Amino acid sequence: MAAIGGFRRLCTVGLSAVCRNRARNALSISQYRSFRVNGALQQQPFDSLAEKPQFPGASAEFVDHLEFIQPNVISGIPVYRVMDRQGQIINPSEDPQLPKEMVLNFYQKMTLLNTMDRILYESQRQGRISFYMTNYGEEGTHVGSAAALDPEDLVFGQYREAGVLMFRGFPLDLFMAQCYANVDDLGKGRQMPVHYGSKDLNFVTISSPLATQIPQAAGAAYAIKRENTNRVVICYFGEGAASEGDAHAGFNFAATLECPLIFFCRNNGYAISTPTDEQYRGDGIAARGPGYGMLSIRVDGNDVFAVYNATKEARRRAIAENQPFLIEAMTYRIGHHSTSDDSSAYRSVDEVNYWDKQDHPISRLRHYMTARGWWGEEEERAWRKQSRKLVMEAFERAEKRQKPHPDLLFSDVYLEMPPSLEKQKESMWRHLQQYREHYPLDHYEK
Ligand SMILES: Cc1ncc(C[n+]2csc(CCOP(=O)(O)OP(=O)(O)O)c2C)c(N)n1
Ligand SMILES: [Mg+2]
Repeated sequence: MAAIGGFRRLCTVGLSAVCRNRARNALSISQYRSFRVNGALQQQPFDSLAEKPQFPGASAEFVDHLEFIQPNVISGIPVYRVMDRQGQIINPSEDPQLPKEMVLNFYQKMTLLNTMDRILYESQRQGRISFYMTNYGEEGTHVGSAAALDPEDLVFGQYREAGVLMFRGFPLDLFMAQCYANVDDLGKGRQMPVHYGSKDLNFVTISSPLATQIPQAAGAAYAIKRENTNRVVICYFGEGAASEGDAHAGFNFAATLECPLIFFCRNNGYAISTPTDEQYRGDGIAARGPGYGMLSIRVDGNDVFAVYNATKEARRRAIAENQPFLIEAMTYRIGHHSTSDDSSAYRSVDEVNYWDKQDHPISRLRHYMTARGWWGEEEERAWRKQSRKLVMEAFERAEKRQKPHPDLLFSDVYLEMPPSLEKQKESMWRHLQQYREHYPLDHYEK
């Protein structure tokens, strides 16, 4: 080490001049470096072209001309797909050849989610629930990725991944209980609608502040790696959330700590009203992966098999090699951002119609099933009727259930309630008694 250190000092500190002897050979440049040893000037030949950078922060070569790296060095990242828009397999070697029952289950989950969205969206419009966010058009990203995971894998979601939870077996009654904030809600009615969570299904409860799940997922994946349990963490986020500082923190932690983690970005074209061309200047989110030293891929999110293949392979390698993967699933948010948004203010009906009618994950999968004789008009009609009935029944049950006891607003934060919270609780009850006529307390659990 000392010898190397001494040599480096020689090269960098002790130099007085570097002369290029172009006359000797125009192609191979001979150079001399001068330095003093005990006061005496000495010269040593060296070849600058053979020098290698020694900086600890990069693996690189020296260059002798000034050139900025073009941002389009990483651009035009291709979109991996298995099926074309008519549901035909493009390259048979990429066909996951899933059994009929599995494919039918994909289709049924995607359409059930769609039906649940429709009914809960309407129920918000009728004032029955306070808020809702639909998943229209992104069903392929949910089901394709969820199917490629093991039930023990830990999921961190954003808020538009209800299909992942549905695929894992979260019952309609619990989706409804959360949105209605009734006594059956696992979150005890404390969260806004769509902030689901399930410990049993390894699905971490959704938080509203964007991107907070990204560094949390990195931490969880690091813990899982230390446990050595062959599990992976998957972290979903929108392309908008990828502009948060937390995204950078999470990506970098996961890469440097070599965590078994799949970063799954749903690039659906918008962050509320901001289109992607106003969100970033690079080639989407996949282009950022190499900057963090992460293996990355862009997939057609409306192709459920492409999403499945990419997630399955990322999962396998993330565990085998202990490293994070970045999947950017290209899709389109067909619905409004939420029930608080009216997207006609910032995008055209024609744009939405294109995705709804010509490039939809559900119709693509249906084409695939129809071509194999697995699904026809009759099955479709029967399933639509049955799935609507399932959702309506769960919805009616949820609406009739009581609300959680108001005291639950104050529990589960401290082991023993501090006096400040005790005071707030008393004040709440005084208020509820005083303005009794405005509070339907008989709807609440006693
Ligand atoms: C820290 C933070 N900033 C802003 C918001 C408000 N907000 C909620 S969703 C959203 C857009 C997110 O877009 P994207 O990540 O692309 O997800 P998408 O809604 O498209 O699924 C914004 C700005 C928030 N919840 N948290
Ligand atoms: Mg988005």
